Parts: sequence; structure tokens; C-alpha cells
Amino acid sequence: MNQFHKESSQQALGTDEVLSGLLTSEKSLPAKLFYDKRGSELFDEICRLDEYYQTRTELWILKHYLPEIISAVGSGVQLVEYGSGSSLKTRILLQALGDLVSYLPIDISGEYLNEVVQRLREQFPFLNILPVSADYTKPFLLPNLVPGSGIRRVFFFPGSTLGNLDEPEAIGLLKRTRRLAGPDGGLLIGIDLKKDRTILEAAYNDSRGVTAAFNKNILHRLNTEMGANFSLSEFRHHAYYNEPCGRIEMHLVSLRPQTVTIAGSDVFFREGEMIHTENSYKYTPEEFEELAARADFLSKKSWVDPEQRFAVYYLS
Ligand code: AVI
Repeated sequence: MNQFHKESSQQALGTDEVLSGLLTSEKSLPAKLFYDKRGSELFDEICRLDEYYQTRTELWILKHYLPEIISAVGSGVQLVEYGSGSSLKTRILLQALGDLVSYLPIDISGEYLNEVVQRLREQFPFLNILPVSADYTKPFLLPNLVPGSGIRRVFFFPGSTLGNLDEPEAIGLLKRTRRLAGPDGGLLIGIDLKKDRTILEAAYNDSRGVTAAFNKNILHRLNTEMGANFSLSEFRHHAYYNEPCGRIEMHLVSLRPQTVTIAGSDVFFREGEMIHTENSYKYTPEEFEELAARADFLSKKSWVDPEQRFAVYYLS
């Protein structure tokens, strides 16, 4: 484990961050708390749901347009992936990008990342894989590329995860990526497009209740890691499309008046009071290209599925 990989393999919960989100009138919890080992596994299950069209649509785009995508990404590349999760989509790229120099998967869940990397090493024994356990939404370091080596750094950010960030955070991340990619690097990114609200809302209210379990996993984490005493059956999952804001919002709704103790502090909930747990912004192609331009990224090429549900961009 080198200096760079020293970050804890399990991201600790920030008590201050949690309490400051809950001890206000508009309660919220940071969405990054979803992704402990169980949360990451539940998210993988979400990706396999019929209603959650994003994953299969992005996979279809990657497979269908693979030769064009590979040619846009180019050769001699160090591939860096944000929020690599199970690296399912990356396998397609790793297989197709023959002369890849190295692969750096970055994920907040160190435990999960290590399992995934172990499997990837079995599948790609000759690939130099350097896992990074970090919160990529905050500034972080990457080892410098050797000047004159001809190696280009390309970031891969699939799954429309950028949509989980508010505009200033999204622009901040894009700007940092732009700096880390350097003048001849790039960013291959998946973006969920705006569409009919019934399709959007079904994707976040699946009939098997997996998204509800994923949402409530945050409370389970607070119970096990911060000694909180949430009763999970006293909260219900609520997700809807907030059209004026262009985003899906996920909340946990208190089913009755109740007081929960978290790290020694009492938090009171009225009946019907909500904890805002996630935003998932949807973009029109024009909106996304404008956002990218504000971070100095140029859209070189984009690929969309026939139903125009999802888009993959190569920005440079
Ligand atoms: C990771 N992210 C892009 C997912 C989304 O669709 O916003 C997280 C998710 N939340 C509920 N379902 C999936």
C-alpha cells in the first residue's frame, strides 16, 4: 500500500456532517453514505432491475458504438474510473482498449473496491491495476504522469453519477478532472437524459423495493456505525421527479412523531417529516454540453440510444 493508497479502506462516517444535516428544519443526509459494502451490493441489484433502464441502456451504447468510442479515447491511455463499483462497464473498455497502460479504479467503499480489483486481476492478469479508495467528489491526488512518456490520462465516469451532484459540485468535479486529465487527456462520461416522468419515477420506485432498501440502508449504517437507534420500519422511501429542478429526489419519510438518538444527540421527527437523501439530475444534451463547457471541456463526440434515454460523451 503506497502513500497514495493509504486512505482508510472503510470511509468513516463524519458525525458532524451527519448531525448538521439532521439538526436543521430541512433535514438531509449526504448521498455518499449509501455506499458501504451492503449499499454497493444493493446498488448493483438496482442496476439489474427492469425499471432501472440506465445501466442496460448505457451498456447497450458502449457495446453498440464500441469501435467509435475506442477510437475517440485513443491509445497509450491510463484509464481512471470514478465510482468504479463493480466495474461492469469498464470490463468492456478494458477488453477493447488493447494497449492500456494502467487502470485506476476510484471508489469510496474500500472493502468493496478490493473485492472487485481481486476479480479484475484474475480476468486481466497483465493489466496494471492501481485501486484508489477515495471520495472523488473532494480534491484528491493522482500520481504524476511521466513527462514525455506519451501516456494520456482518460477518465471514465459512467452511470450518470455526475447527476448526483448539485451544479457547483458538478462543475467543481469537472474542472478538477479537466486539470488532472491535462491538455491531451479526456473524459468519457454517461449522462441520463430528461424524459417522461413516469419512466423516471418508475426507475426510483421499483416494484421489488430494492431502491427503498438502498435508501433505508443509510439509517442502518447510522445505527451500526454511529450508535443511532433508528427504527427502519418507522420510515418510508419516497422518490419523485422535481420537474422545475430537473431532478429525481429521494427522501425518507417519518411515519410518526419520533425522537432518534444519534451519537448522543436527540433528533426529533414530526409525522411526515422527510430526510432528503439524494438528488439525481437529468439533463438535455444542450444543458449537459453547456455544463461541460463551463469546466472548459469540449464535447468531441456523443452517442445516444434509439429511445434517447441516455447519452455517452467523450469530452476533451
Ligand atoms: C449512482 N447514481 C447515478 C444512481 C442514480 O440513479 O442517481 C443512484 C441511485 N439512487 C437510486 N437509484 C439509483
